[in-house]
Amino acid sequence: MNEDLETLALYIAPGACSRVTMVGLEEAGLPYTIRKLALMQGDQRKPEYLSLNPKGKVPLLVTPDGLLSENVAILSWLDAMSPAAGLLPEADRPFERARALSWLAWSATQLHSQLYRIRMTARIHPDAATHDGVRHAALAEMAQQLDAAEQALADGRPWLMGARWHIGDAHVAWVIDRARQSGLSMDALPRVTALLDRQMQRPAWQRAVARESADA
Ligand SMILES: N[C@@H](CCC(=O)N[C@@H](CS)C(=O)NCC(=O)O)C(=O)O
Repeated sequence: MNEDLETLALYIAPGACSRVTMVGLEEAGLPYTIRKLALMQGDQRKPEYLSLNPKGKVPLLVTPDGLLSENVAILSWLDAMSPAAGLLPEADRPFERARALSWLAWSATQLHSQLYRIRMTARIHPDAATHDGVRHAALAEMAQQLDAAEQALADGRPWLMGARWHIGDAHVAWVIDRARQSGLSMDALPRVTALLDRQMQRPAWQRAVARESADA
């Protein structure tokens, strides 16, 4: 842990992708406070939050150097602050590190954007008659994409990179947890299901979930 780091503040919403940022902070053992937004009540669109993050999204991390949004950026920064935590492979293994970032970026862009279509369908098209079709197509695309993760977990590999966990595993776990709550069939994804179970066993994940519901 980087002893020079002041306590960080993280804007989150329970159940949102800020869960992955919290897991990163917990894995790194960095002290942080959380500030909760109620997304369904529109806290993210209020002027006071937009003045901090004009994107109107969580997570947003308050660091000693300034504000940082976007999970991939925040998690890369946390890894740089706490390299021993193993959020990403070591800097002296640049190709392994890039491959781990590739999984993380894939989950944060490709998978998350399908999840958005599945869960926030009314924002994709105002006509409710289109919603089932949009959701169905996004679920099919998500299942097809997740086959890449299913293949990466062949031969008993516990994590996407093999024997070692990295923060991309947590992001994929968060996406599939939300997607299966919204109708994604896990029948053809037994190894991905096992990855989610494994991720949920990690104490850092459990602490993050507990803090989402406990902290003010
Ligand atoms: N690309 C961003 C995505 C952030 C994002 O979409 N956050 C969602 C929660 S999972 C959000 O704040 N949604 C509020 C809204 O869309 O109004 C990241 O990876 O950090």
